[in-house]
Amino acid sequence: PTPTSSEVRDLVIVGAGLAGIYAMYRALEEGLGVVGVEAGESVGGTWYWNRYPGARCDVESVDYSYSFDRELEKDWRWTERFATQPEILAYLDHVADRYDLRRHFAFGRRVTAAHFDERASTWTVTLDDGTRHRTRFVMMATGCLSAPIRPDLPGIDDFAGATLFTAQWPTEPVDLAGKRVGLIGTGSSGIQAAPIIAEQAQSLTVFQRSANYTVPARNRPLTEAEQQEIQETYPQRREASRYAPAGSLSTTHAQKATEVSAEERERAFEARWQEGGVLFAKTFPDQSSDLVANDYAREFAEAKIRAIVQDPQVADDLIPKDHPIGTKRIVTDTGYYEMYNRDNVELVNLRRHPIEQVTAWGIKTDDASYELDVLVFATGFDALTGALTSIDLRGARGAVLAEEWADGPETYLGLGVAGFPNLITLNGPGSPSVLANMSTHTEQQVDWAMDLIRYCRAHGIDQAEPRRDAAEKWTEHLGEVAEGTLFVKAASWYMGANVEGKKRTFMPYIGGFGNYRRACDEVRDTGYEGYVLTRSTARA
Ligand code: NA7
Repeated sequence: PTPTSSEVRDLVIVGAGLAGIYAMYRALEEGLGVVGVEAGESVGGTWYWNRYPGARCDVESVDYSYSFDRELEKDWRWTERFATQPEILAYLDHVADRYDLRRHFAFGRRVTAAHFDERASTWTVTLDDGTRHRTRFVMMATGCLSAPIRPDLPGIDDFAGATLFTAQWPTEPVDLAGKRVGLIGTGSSGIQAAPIIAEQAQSLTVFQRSANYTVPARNRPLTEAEQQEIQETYPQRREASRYAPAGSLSTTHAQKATEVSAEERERAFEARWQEGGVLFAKTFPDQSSDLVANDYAREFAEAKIRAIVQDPQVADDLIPKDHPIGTKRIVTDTGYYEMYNRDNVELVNLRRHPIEQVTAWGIKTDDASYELDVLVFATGFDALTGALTSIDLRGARGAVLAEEWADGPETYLGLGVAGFPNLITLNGPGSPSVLANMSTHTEQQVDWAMDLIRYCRAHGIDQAEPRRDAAEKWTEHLGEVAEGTLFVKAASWYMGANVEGKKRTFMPYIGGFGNYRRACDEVRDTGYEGYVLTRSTARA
């Protein structure tokens, strides 16, 4: 192990995904002494790890990209409406190279611990190879869906075939031809991967515990005319996105679903269904707050499922029974329901017939045996908090993050945690990250964090820590806003419900990205109201 460096840096950035890349760009622009650490062998984060077939973003490509440099925007052409994982990864590679960011990151290294020294006002960040960095600030760009879950199925280690995780898909091509594939997990990852696996493999057996709502993505190549229009209107598009509720452009029907005629509702839903994409979940403004309105959307989607899937039992199994539509992130797919009409695809409803055992040859449910060559797990993530609480994070006055958050995460603006001076969490709990366009959100948060660091440096402040009452108030507010929606009715990863023993509490801020930005701006503009800012001179 390398001995502790005596040098105190300004900033350590953990993660080189969408957020870490931009944070590094901004840190260098600010002239900070900065180093980055990334577990992957290269940049990309989510788009580095999730290489499974069919991996694609559900935010339009032209919006799911950085806006900080008009020249970057002009130089990059997205080929499709929704970008594939390889294209997004190529983009992030391009950005890292274009601004020469790579050399500031240590790749293939994980941060295992970060401890704050109150007297020296510095963090010591420890890597898995023993390297230590002392730094004034730490920015956790560790991702919100980056701690994959390995399900605790009896016999899982006995399986003799190949085991694949969508969230850790091999970098070399996987040949599924002639293979009998079992897929566990029907969230976004499983639903995106399944139709492609079904085309490649001899057979696909989908083991479904909970059904999810999915709408057609209707992905397509962007035409030359569209490319041109995007370029011409980019600045306005970006400006409007900066305060938009979801961080990218969206509209809803002018009236509530409960205020219009049945015909008008049908027309509106049909238009959104044909348009494709997640905005089906926002067809009407009351859809995620009024159960009656939600039922209209749900019934429309369910009729579509019954119309597409030929086997009525399979169709029924594919209809979620446990949550209002859109209250778990609605999935966008390409040919998912149609796939169940193929002869080589079978759906196993684990609610009726649970898995008893994974064996050397496959899976045994309580009523049948499935022989498999390959098992694919698309079983989700310890969302929002998992990447943070798995690190030994110790702040001031003995605060341990995993303990502080045992009863649910408490943050101030999703950016700071009481007890953890100079720690900045990006795209984590308490922010609208997972409900917004991640790139707009990332830029907003990183810019805000850089303003804070600049302010501290300019004013000789060496500790910036959210006040506990401010964090409590923000977290309470978060809960109140969520209570006004139907989202709290779903056992979703937003609620922490997919991880056993995790406190059930709605973790993201659902008050809209624009409102979130305003709240953050206000805190900055009042000289960081809600923070305790400590000057060295005051302590001396
Ligand atoms: P998700 O949406 O959390 O989906 C995980 C799926 O895995 C879900 O269907 C789970 O069923 C299933 N699962 C998890 N554990 C098990 C076990 N033990 N047995 C059977 N099935 C299991 O993760 P994704 O990666 O698909 O998507 C995450 C987000 O990434 C997505 O929302 C987009 O924003 C991008 P369950 O629902 O728990 O019954």
